[in-house]
Amino acid sequence: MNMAQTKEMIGGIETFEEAMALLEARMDADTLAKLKRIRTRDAVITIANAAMLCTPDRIFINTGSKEDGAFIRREALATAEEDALPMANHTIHYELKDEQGRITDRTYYLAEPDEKVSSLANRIDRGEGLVDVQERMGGIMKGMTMVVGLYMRGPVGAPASNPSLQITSSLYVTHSAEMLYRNRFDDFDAEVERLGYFYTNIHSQGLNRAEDLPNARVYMDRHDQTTYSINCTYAGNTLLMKKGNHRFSVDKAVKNRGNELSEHMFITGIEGPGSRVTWFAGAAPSGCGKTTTAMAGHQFVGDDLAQMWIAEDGTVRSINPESGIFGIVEDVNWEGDPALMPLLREEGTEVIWSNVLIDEDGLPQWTGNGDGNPTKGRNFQGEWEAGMVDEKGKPVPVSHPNSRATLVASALANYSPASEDPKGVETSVITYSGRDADTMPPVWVAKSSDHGVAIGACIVSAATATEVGAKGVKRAPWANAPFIPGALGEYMDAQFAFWANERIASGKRPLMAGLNYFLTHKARGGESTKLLGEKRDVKVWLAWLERHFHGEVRGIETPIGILPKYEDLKALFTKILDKPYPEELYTKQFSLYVDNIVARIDLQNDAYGKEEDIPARFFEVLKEQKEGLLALKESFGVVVRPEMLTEKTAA
Ligand code: SPV
Ligand code: MN
Repeated sequence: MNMAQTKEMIGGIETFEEAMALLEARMDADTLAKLKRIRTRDAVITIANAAMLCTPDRIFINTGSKEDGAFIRREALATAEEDALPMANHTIHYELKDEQGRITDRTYYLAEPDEKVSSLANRIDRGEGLVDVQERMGGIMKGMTMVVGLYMRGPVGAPASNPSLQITSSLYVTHSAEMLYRNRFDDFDAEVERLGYFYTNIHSQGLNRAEDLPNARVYMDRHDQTTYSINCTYAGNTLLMKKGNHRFSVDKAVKNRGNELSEHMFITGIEGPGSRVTWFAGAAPSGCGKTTTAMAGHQFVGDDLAQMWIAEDGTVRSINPESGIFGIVEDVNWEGDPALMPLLREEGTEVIWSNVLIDEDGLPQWTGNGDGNPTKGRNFQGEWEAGMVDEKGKPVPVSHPNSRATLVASALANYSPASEDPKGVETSVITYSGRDADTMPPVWVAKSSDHGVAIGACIVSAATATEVGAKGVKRAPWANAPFIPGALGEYMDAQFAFWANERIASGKRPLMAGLNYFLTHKARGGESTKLLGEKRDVKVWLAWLERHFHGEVRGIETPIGILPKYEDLKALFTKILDKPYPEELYTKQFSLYVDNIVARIDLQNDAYGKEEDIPARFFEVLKEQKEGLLALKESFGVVVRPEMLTEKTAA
């Protein structure tokens, strides 16, 4: 097998002429006419190889037209991958009970022997892996339609957009792609020409039987920028324009070091005084409120992925490679998510639900929706009724914690048309957040870009539902670690290089900040494990950062960074949420619990100490912070209240 161009070898077809001959024999006249509009020869050869290997009964080319869209939606129902719900344009799709998230244990990089692969990821010898693809995918689409689509991950014309070819036998995956990505059949060739590459994704759910799940695989070939996905249906495993291609974009950013980044971040605009809009991009691990934060903004661009670059004018620009949201619905309710709920509960928006409970009235129900108590229905594990327990005697929840709703971003009331601007949005604030019950304050600003890089490196989270089998508390570097294909040290180096790049104009240099909405009463001397404050308080933290970027508020300088002053937050609580903000709550939220923070620094120091080639600068930043904290402890004790520092410094 030719190792350079393997995706074009999996079916043994090497030339464009052979490819056309095969496809002409297998396509009806309409499909062939569509195929002939594709001028990217490599794409045609890849399509022919997929057809040769997978042997579908039919090939359908999805040009993104209205008719093609209608066909896809019809077929998704006809194949029973989705069922229609009483509400117009709402459907439900179920994964197998044991495929409710990313199958990280069955996900591999195809790697050459001398190739470095992330210490967190699985690898398989590339040659062996490709043979396995041929074995597992041989004839896998028998009886099915192979659907081909040409997409853009990002606005046409943007420097950081990626062309992507998707080939799948799943109508659900295709339907999801239509909502989450930009079908740009007519622009694809010119974009491939402009950018010089395209990503490829080849998927089949096979027979989608529980007994085949152990044989499910996700393979990523970085050499060929191709993913193969076999015997699975969950979008994180199959719609590989999402996390599969994100990984290739992370590779691309690390290679183009200092000039671009590819992050697991939302993008949202916050309106400040005088109708100005300040753009934020923020990282958070799966299931840590990234969608909620994105929705808290006034101008929504994206809730999952961001691709950034430094423009000629010295601004940092961001685009969303996606055009829709695949959002977790657990705990989404009218109180916390007033912008999202009408789209989920009122007619007018197309929604693909996955793995929620459909009650006896055909209404989707999920844990924490605040809408009532369903007694019966079908959910991720089959028929469900209230009080049901599993084999281990554990209550079966109404919905799986990784249940999701897929919808187009433009349906959101706060959708920003800037989403389609190939120049991206000028990004001024970068946030990093995780799930941290007892250590870091709700918001703090890095003293410098190097300290900002360290905030990203030190994100922690509780393990969440999007990864099958994950448990406990874990480090979540930049919330991007599961998608960093290469060495963590290289990725970190690329972060330092980007954020310290002198091409970023002064005054345009983004503020970098930490966010944490998960501090509990218990961690601050109380009894309950309830959160200090409310979910919606995030709006205040974001507003404070917005004012800080524009130099309108100052803060209290500490070794970990700059903390807000009570008066500034109090004023914002009144203005934005019209609620009081007791000083006592402020003190709980913003006191430095020195031992906790030092323990966290030690944990990161030890863990990164075991990684290869971590830039020395990172350890210096940690050391500086630790020494500063220990000095504070000497003067003030283990709990350093903000007022102890106010008189000393004002940043
Ligand atoms: C995530 O888990 O971060 C997601 C969903 O956005 S998945 O498609 O599984 O990646
Ligand atoms: Mn994600």
